[in-house]
Amino acid sequence: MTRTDIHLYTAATMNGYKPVIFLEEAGVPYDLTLVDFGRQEQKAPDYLKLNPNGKIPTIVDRAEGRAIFESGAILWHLAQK
Ligand SMILES: N[C@@H](CCC(=O)N[C@@H](CS)C(=O)NCC(=O)O)C(=O)O
Repeated sequence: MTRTDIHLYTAATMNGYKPVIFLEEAGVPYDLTLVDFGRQEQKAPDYLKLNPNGKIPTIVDRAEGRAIFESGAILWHLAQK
C-alpha cells in the first residue's frame, strides 16, 4: 500500500475506532476525515455515495477504486491486503 491508498472516514465511537486501531498497529499510512455527527455529515449525499447506510466507519481504497463499509468488512479488507 502506498501513502495515499487508504482514506478513512470515521468518528470517535467504538466502531469508529476499530479501523484506526488496525491501521495504527499495522503502521499503514492513511488519510483521515472525521465525520461530524452534530452536522449529520454521515447522511450527506456525497457520503451516502460511499456508504448508503449513512454510518461510520467507511474507507476508500484508492488503489482499488472502491469504498468499503461495515467495520468488520473494513478490517477483513485491510487484513487481506
Ligand atoms: N455495523 C456497523 C455499525 C456502524 C454504526 O452503527 N456506526 C454508528 C457509530 S458507532 C454511526 O455511524 N451512527 C450514526 C448514525 O447512525 O447516524 C459497523 O460495524 O460498521
